[in-house]
Amino acid sequence: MAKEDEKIPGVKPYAGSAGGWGALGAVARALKGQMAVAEDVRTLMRVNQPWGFDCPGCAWPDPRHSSSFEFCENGAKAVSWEATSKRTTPEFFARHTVSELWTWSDYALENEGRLTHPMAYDHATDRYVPIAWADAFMRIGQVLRGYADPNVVEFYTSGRTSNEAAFLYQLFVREYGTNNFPDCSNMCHEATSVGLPVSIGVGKGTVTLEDFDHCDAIFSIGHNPGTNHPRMLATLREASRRGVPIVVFNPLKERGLERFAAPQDPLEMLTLGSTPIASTYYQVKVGGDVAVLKGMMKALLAMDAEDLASGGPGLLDRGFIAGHTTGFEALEADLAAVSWDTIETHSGLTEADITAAAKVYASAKNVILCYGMGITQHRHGTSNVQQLANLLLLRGNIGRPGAGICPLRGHSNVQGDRTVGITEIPSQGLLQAIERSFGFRPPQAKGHNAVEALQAIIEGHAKALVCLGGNLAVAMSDPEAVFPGMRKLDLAVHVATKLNRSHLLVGRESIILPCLGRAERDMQEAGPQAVTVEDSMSMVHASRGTLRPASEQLRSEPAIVAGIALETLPQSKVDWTWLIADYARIRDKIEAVFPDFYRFNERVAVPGGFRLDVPASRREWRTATGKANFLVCAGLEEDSRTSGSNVLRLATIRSHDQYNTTIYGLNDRYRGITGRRDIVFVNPGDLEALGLAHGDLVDVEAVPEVPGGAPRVLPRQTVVAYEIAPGSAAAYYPEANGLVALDRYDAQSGTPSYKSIPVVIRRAL
Ligand SMILES: Nc1nc2c(c(=O)[nH]1)N[C@H]1C(S)=C(S)[C@@H](COP(=O)(O)OP(=O)(O)OC[C@H]3O[C@@H](n4cnc5c(=O)[nH]c(N)nc54)[C@H](O)[C@@H]3O)O[C@H]1N2
Ligand SMILES: Nc1nc2c(c(=O)[nH]1)N[C@H]1C(S)=C(S)[C@@H](COP(=O)(O)OP(=O)(O)OC[C@H]3O[C@@H](n4cnc5c(=O)[nH]c(N)nc54)[C@H](O)[C@@H]3O)O[C@H]1N2
Ligand SMILES: [Mo]
Repeated sequence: MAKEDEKIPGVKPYAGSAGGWGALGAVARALKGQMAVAEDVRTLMRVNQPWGFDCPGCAWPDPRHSSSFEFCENGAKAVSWEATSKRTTPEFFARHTVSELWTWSDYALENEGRLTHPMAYDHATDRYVPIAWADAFMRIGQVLRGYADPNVVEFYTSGRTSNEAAFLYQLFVREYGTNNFPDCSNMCHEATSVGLPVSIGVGKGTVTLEDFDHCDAIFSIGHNPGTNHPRMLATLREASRRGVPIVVFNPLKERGLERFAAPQDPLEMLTLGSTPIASTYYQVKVGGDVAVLKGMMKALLAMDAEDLASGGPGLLDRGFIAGHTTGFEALEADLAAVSWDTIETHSGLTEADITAAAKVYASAKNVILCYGMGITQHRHGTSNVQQLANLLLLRGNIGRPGAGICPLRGHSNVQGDRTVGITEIPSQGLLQAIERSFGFRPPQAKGHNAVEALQAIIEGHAKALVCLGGNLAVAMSDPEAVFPGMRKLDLAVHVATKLNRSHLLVGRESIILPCLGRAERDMQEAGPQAVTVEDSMSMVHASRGTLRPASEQLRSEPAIVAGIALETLPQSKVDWTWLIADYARIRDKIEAVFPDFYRFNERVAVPGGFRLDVPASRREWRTATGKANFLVCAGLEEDSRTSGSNVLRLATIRSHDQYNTTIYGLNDRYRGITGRRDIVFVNPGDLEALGLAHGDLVDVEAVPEVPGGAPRVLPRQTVVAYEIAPGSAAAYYPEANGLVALDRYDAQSGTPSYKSIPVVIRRAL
């Protein structure tokens, strides 16, 4: 960063490591702002413990044998934000019209605290007014029963929903008659869910936490663990201390990937020491990963040929390739056809850099490859994921200890929701199992994903929307189209813990149903209940809340789903009341539909839970060919819109002080930003070429898909000279979502391309 930083309010480079005293201080402030002190520490101590509750912060697994609680700054923020002592009461809604609340920031809306009562929108006064639970359910049932075609309703799920709630929800929606399941996965790891099954026969990661103890190299591509899965830093730190090379590909220099001080390590804290994380840090261009991966494979094949020529055994696992895979020759031909010139142009890295990374890969016996949104949220997200699998397969790095693919999932149960049936493309097996277990015939036709649901809403085909959590309108691309679309709905129902902007997009009728959070006691007829969740590594475990609920009115998500189902489906084949009296009964039903959950209740009662079967982890490939498949992937076509010299590729990113659309505060500590979010990060060389200076006020405009397309401008941002790859830019999500057209997504998976937006940046007028 430039020396004159101090002159720009809120912009000052961060010199420390990730974690350390800064993280401890941040936790103290988070707790002070939100929680009633007495319960704080006890609550945090029960996070991610065998009998505690699952942290809603991220999906990184819990160390099985850890006895002390794992410290995590952003986990603490997530918990304290939910366990806040602030309340959004009927009196609050009486004081503020919806039109007034609309002018509030996203931060201010959620910062009012937990929702306490079911509320319904009243057009006459432009306010939300209290409604009794029974009346809310009745009204929802009346509207939903009124549609001749159930496909005019969209049922959204956000990934905090437990397995039990998600299973009941998909059961209700399928008995109602649709597979319209837009899900936050559609905006997140869908490229993984769609890409990996074709490659290796399962849409999930293949590694366990123990594999990290046995790996010889880690590649970390397109994710930011210091902010988004901080507990992973402890694992990376261990590996780094063991001398394991950690190779990073990321356009931005992210502090958590450079240096980490473990708050649990007294020596590091007292000496202000830290552990380096990345052994090599490659600043790939935004959108340049297909090129990097093709380059690494090309270099690997060249080194292999050299080794063979000099009498060596070669660098590929030929036995594995012959016995376990298909498509090697086609991949080889594809790699031969791509030139280093093309690879260098697209990746922004040199042949020498990429060859060096390939050498690290080839020298390690066991390799783990970790990735996140920097890989999936592109036009070619699915190709990206499949290239990662290709690279691993070349040396047999899937299905043995210490090696494998590790997608970093987002929400704490986003993977579990999918496992228990939240999907718009149900398999025949799932539909048959539902029919067998419940005696109704579920709909067979494909339903809507998130983009399709919004398209249907905008076009007026979809009439009603039910959201089990989340903030769909704000998370989605293209607010200019999405917001007016949402206002046309007959009915919008939001099951939520806090007020957010989606709730303010009121249709003819809008209802907010307040639910229990993870940390809270869930009391049903049979006594206090636990729910279950599945982490990024397919471990299923129980989560039991202990705090007093934020309001006596709150209901659990399973109970709310049952309430809606009872009123919507009077002839239902499902005994909803019986099921929610004791969640063990729901788990029995999950087991009946999904054989992988055999002896579910028994196995989940063991601290730490159990791992769901991941056939690829033991080299069983459930693909159409019965083998793991090398796949030739696209992603290096010229995009004419990015060829102009002044066009940058912009990625939308999360700050350190946010959880998706939830903004905890306005700081982004590790990137040196304080008190603001109106920032666009650009390489100093690009700034100079554009005739701009660090700190200038700029407008960011997306290059339209078709010439003359509607302009999309993010106005009046402050440009910051940053350690980011040349040709790239970054700005915060969700503020920058207006730059992404709704139809800009990966054709294979439907994932919006939030990370590769061609933009021009010019001085603001
Ligand atoms: N505290 C906190 N924790 C969270 C969340 C949160 O918002 N806050 N969100 C949760 C959710 S739902 C998710 S999905 C995960 C998200 O976790 P991440 O996947 O870490 O999400 P992003 O912040 O979007 O970060 C993407 C990273 O990819 C890099 N990147 C951008 N474009 C490219 C590219 O083209 N190539 C490469 N190689 N890298 C690129 C960015 O510089 C950034 O470091 O975190 C989960 N955990
Ligand atoms: N530009 C851009 N857009 C993106 C992304 C990006 O990187 N860039 N990332 C995408 C990704 S990865 C994701 S996952 C989506 C996230 O999209 P969503 O999952 O829809 O959004 P969240 O912000 O996680 O949802 C926050 C709301 O969830 C509710 N909530 C919190 N806890 C609970 C609970 O326990 N139960 C219930 N019922 N409600 C609860 C609260 O009311 C809160 O306001 O955004 C996507 N959008
Ligand atoms: Mo996500």
